[in-house]
Amino acid sequence: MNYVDAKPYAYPLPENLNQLALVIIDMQRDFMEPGGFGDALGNDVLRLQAIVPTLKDLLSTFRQLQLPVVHTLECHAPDLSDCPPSKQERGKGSLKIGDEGPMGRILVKGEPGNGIIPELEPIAGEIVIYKPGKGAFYNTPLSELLQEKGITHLLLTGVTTEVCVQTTMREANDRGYECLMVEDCTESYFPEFKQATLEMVTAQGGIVGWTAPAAAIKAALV
Ligand code: TIU
Repeated sequence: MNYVDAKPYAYPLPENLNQLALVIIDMQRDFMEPGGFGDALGNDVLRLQAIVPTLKDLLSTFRQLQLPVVHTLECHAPDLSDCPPSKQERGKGSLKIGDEGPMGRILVKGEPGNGIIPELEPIAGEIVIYKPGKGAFYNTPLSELLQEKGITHLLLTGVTTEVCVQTTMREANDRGYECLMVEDCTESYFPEFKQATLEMVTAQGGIVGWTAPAAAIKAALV
């Protein structure tokens, strides 16, 4: 068996690497660029850019090895029928979900701001999940798609660490997936929350899973 050098202990890779998926959470303009949802909530969005080169490199390793890739997008239907009023009201941002912003309607599917950043744009054959919640399993076909492909191991990346990435990792952990959060491929608007998340998922003997840097994963894969 092959292992990734990880915290709190070595992460066992599946015998068949096709059971391992790279999950890229919400690397969309809404969170990464000025004028989107993240900005409207008062965050310094440009600090998320730091992970893009490392994540792009890990994605290209997965593509070279022809291993499964999942992209997610946080978004809502244009009529907001899948957005609970509690979510729309939350945060008291300058622009709310559904409002017209500089990149189109905030967090609405198909709007320019809702697109994945060009560096990480999905290619044919990769799974794309449109999710109305913070977690990627809630109200999406993700479970069924992973089961269909026999995927058992997930590498979690993307933004933001303590919101959509951690929620998805916890949902996946409860569903029996072996989860590892990639330390330098996830970022938060709050560095201390990223650090706390990495520590809390690996605490108690890896109560939610593992963490490791992208280099450790690449070393185990290639
Ligand atoms: N605001 C924030 O940190 N995150 C979100 O609203 N969604 C995701 O994390 N994708």
